[in-house]
Amino acid sequence: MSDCIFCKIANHEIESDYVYEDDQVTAFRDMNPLAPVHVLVVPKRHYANLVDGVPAETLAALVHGVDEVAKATGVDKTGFRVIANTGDDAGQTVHHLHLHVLGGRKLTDEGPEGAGHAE
Ligand code: DGP
Repeated sequence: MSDCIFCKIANHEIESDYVYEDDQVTAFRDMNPLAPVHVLVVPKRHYANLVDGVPAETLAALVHGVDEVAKATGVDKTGFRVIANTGDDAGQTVHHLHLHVLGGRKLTDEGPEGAGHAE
């Protein structure tokens, strides 16, 4: 989508702080981090959210991207949280599918990291 910020970051029209990339997904640091590690994993192709007809192959590529991000940031050893805000009630603000990978400290069930976005 031409006006989608995550399409532009995923395809390097706008540069970001990249953590991992392959032919299907891009991972970059969230500009408003809620934890020492806060990385977004996005498909290069545009889908509005997790239930926007995303092919199984793309879902698998996203999970592989999470695995690579966890290893690259070290949270594979300490634990991390994955969140996909989906729709208005979840507070989704960018309508390009993205998985938040949060870690680097003890995460609580309360607070903004519980929803993966700032209130
Ligand atoms: P949400 O849609 O609420 O799941 O979260 C979107 C996240 O994307 C939010 O934590 C801030 C982040 N974000 C929005 N625009 C940009 C951007 O241009 N660059 C980066 N690195 N992060 C962004």
